[in-house]
Amino acid sequence: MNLFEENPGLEKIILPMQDAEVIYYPNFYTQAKALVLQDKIQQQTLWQEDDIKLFGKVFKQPRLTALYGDSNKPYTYSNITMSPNQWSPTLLKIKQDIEAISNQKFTSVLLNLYRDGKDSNGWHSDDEKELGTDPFIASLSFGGRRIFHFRHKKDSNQKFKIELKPGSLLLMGGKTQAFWKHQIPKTKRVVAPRINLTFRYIKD
Ligand SMILES: O=C(O)CCC(=O)C(=O)O
Repeated sequence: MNLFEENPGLEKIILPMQDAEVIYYPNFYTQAKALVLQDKIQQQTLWQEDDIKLFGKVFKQPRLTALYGDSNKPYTYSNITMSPNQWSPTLLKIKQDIEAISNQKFTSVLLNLYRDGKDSNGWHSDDEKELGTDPFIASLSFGGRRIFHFRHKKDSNQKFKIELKPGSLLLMGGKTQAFWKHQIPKTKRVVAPRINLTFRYIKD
């Protein structure tokens, strides 16, 4: 029995975006369950703080990250190559829950920890070559609420933003990565730490 069969009334919102297939489940996990999972993940994750190079200068990446997944699948983005840690039972169970609702398979999860409003994730698409054509990305959020922005790559008038609540799941499929960029901007609001998990399928 998967989560979706147990709870057929789970709220599902299809975002009205052109050239994209984006579905939002605001209550994929209950608030109580989300708190338990957030706590476990925060404690159990081997967080790393990588350097990034921008305009020839070296900066600390403005968030902590970690990669978990099938052991032979490294992942490279923004000139950072990450080797996966082995799936923990917690991450494996979450992966199975998301595979059941989305009907997709994942090999890997990239975790982000936004410690406060100064942490962020700049404009990008999840379109690295190891993800193949039209990758399917499942993004789960815990902790502080942050605003997720979309911007169409060809039509700058097309923008979309959504506040991602703890326990929520955002599914991005079809041409979403080909046509849209996304970001989590910095905020001056006081925000609690936020953990985000993006599940991906890395090809052999
Ligand atoms: O934190 C988020 O919601 C977005 C994460 C993201 O875009 C990424 O890891 O590529």
